[in-house]
Parts: sequence; structure tokens; C-alpha cells
Amino acid sequence: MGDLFSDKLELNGVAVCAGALDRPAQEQMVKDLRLLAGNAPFRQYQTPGGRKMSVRMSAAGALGWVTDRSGYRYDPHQPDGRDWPEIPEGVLAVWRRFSGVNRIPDSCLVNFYGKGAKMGMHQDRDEADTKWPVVSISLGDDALFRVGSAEPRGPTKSVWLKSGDVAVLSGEGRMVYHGIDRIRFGSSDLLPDGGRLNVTLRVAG
Ligand code: MD3
Ligand code: FE
Repeated sequence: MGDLFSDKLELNGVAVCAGALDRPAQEQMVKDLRLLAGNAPFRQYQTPGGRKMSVRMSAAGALGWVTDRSGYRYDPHQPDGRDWPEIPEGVLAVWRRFSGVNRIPDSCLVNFYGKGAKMGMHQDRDEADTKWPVVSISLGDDALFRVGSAEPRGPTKSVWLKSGDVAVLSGEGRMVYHGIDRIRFGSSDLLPDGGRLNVTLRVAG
């Protein structure tokens, strides 16, 4: 797990590998994600409570995470009935390098943060078995990432996630509350129109 050539920061059990992906690797991943979005468009979902999320989401793999008035879930089909596209090879390579496990992920969620988008504090617990790690890749604009504990109202710490950073959520860190308070829109030139992409890999089913 981890890498000799990147800074590793530990935040309430969450490992952040700063600078894990170099610029060419980031550019290749953006290309792969553009192709992915051609087959699974970014959608703005509604929460079970009927609010629109500010983050737009796409996905790949056997199971894609979706939400609507009937609940949060992993679904084998897109809202339009199509299968999700395959997880890009370069994304799987990041999982192999950082996850520390031999299982292959079956779910790749792609979040897009435009100007003003954020994600409230939550736990990731829609997966069938939460013993498996989550690997997260940040691309584009800087994001203020907040990490709490496994309790909903525990103390929190914050760190700016930058383009090319990889976060590994395993063990203690897997069930912590976390969220994105805001992005610094336009802080990176990786995406020509600004914004931030976050790719999360999971064993969901
Ligand atoms: C800590 N995404 O997709 S990435 C999510 O930047 C999500 O889009 C955020 O939270 C984003 O569920 C945060 C870092 C991250 C991802 C998954 C985690 C942190 C996590 C799972 C458990 C604990
Ligand atoms: Fe999450």
C-alpha cells in the first residue's frame, strides 16, 4: 500500500497520498473519464428526501451508485436502463497500487463538482460488506475535505485535496463521517472549464 515517492498524511484513520498521480497520469485519466461520460452521462440525482444534490454523478463497473426518492443504492443499470460502462484500466491500476487487497472493485463512482458544489457529511455504508477499502482519486480543482470519526457529531479535521491525490479508506478510516465543504473553483488547469472530478473505487456487491 502507499508509495515511496508521495507524502502520506494520516487523518483520523484516513490515509491521503499527496501527489500520487503525476500530470500525464491525471491527463490520461481525464481522457478516460470523458469517454466514460459518453456512455454514462453525469446526472444530478435527488436524495430520498427530495433535495437535488449539487454534485453531478456518473459511474462504471457492475454496480453504479444512484439515488432518487426511493433511496440510496447500488444499481446494475443506469436510470435510462443501460448497463454501466467498464471501469477504465488506468483507474483499476490505481486500485491495485493503493488498495492493499487482492479483490477487484465492482463499482467506480465519478463525482463532478462544478462551481459551488459540495457534499455534506456522511458515512459510506451502502456497500454489502464494508470491510473492503475505498480508494479515492482527486482530479482538477482543490477541495476542502472534512474528516470526522465513526460517530455523527464527533470532532473533525480538514485537509485540502489536490489534483493527483489518492485517499485510501480502510480499517479505522472506513466508517468515518466525511464530506467536501467547498472547492476552490478554477484553482487547477487540468479541466479546461474548471471544476473537480473525484473517482471512488469500491467493492459494493
Ligand atoms: C472516507 N466522495 O463518493 S472522496 C463519496 O470528494 C465521497 O467526492 C468525496 O465521499 C468526494 O462517497 C470524498 C474521499 C473519501 C471517499 C470515500 C470515503 C473519503 C472516505 C469512504 C469512507 C471514509
Ligand atoms: Fe463518501
